Amino acid sequence: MDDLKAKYLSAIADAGDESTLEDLRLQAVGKKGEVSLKMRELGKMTPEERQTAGPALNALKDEINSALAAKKAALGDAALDARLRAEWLDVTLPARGTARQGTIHPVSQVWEECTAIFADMGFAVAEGPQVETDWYNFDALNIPGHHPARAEMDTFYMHRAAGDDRPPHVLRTHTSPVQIRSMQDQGAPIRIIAPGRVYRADYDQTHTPMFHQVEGLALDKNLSMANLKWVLEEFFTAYFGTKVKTRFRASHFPFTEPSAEVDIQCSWENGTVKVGEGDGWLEVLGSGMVHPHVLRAGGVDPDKWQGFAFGMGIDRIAMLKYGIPDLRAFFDSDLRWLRHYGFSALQVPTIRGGV
Ligand code: 2U9
Repeated sequence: MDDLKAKYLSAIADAGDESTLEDLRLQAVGKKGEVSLKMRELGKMTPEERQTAGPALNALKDEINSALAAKKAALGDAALDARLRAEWLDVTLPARGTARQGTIHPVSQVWEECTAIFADMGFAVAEGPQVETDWYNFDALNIPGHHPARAEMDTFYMHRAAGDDRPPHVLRTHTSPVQIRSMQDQGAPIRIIAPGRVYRADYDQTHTPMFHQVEGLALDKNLSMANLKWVLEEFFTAYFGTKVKTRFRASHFPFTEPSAEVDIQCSWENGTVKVGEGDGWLEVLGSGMVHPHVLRAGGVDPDKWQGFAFGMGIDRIAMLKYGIPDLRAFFDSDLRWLRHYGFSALQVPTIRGGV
């Protein structure tokens, strides 16, 4: 038995892989293994002989099995170490230069700047559907059926199959329907801005079929044009980062009465616009006191509540602030343009940070 032990323990120690180990296991303690055959001879021995041979054989079998298990584990660890050495990755290597940094589109940047500035004046952001019924887009805004804005030359109508008797649906031409829906949902008082995509059947250097607007609505017991003027001057001063004077010019919109177009003071030096100085004026938005019919459409009693509204083009004030010449380029997805006029995602507009 000592010879068997020495033979197998040294063979196991020298085994180079698991299949050799498996062969050794079968040769030693498998059904026809040398140790197993010895176990069978126990039956022919005298009780005295069996008393010593039995435990000795069991001890030998256990010793061989534990040597096999230990060697198997050792081979497994060695294999793993070999893989770890061969397949390691240096995570401290600098990233490959190929993945370029993206940029935030000027419209997204200005959208966030507007949101931050109006939030600082207590305006919440309201959103709504881009496909609207013609009631929400026109009638609720006191825009009558024959009004030119409703013509197909200005408005995109969704196609309706014959027999489809749902009301006409349009791509909204302004975000005003959002404000109607907000009035219906929460009533007055209310203070919201509605930024979003709007669509008009137009295309030239200063008009694109889709563009972005931010409208504002504030209703309370006795808001006046003075409050509107203050809110707008505060906005433009924060937005342009300098004191901006405004000029209100009487105007007319179906949804506001009185109405005013608002200019901001600017100067033209060699073709570029500088805001907040000079004796020039630039129209940037429309505004007015909300028309009673529109309040009623929103479910608000015009004898109890009044307030102002305004609307401006996000793309347009982006062009003004960041000196971007052509509106159409906003939508070309030209990487050279996006990289030139785009913003870093780290430039999050905050009032403290001076948008
Ligand atoms: C409700 C009531 C009144 C929003 C207003 C304007 C005047 C205006 C244009 C400016 C340039 C749209 O982006 S633009 O083409 N807008 O002139 N918008 S008052 O008045 C509202 C809105 C909602 C319930």
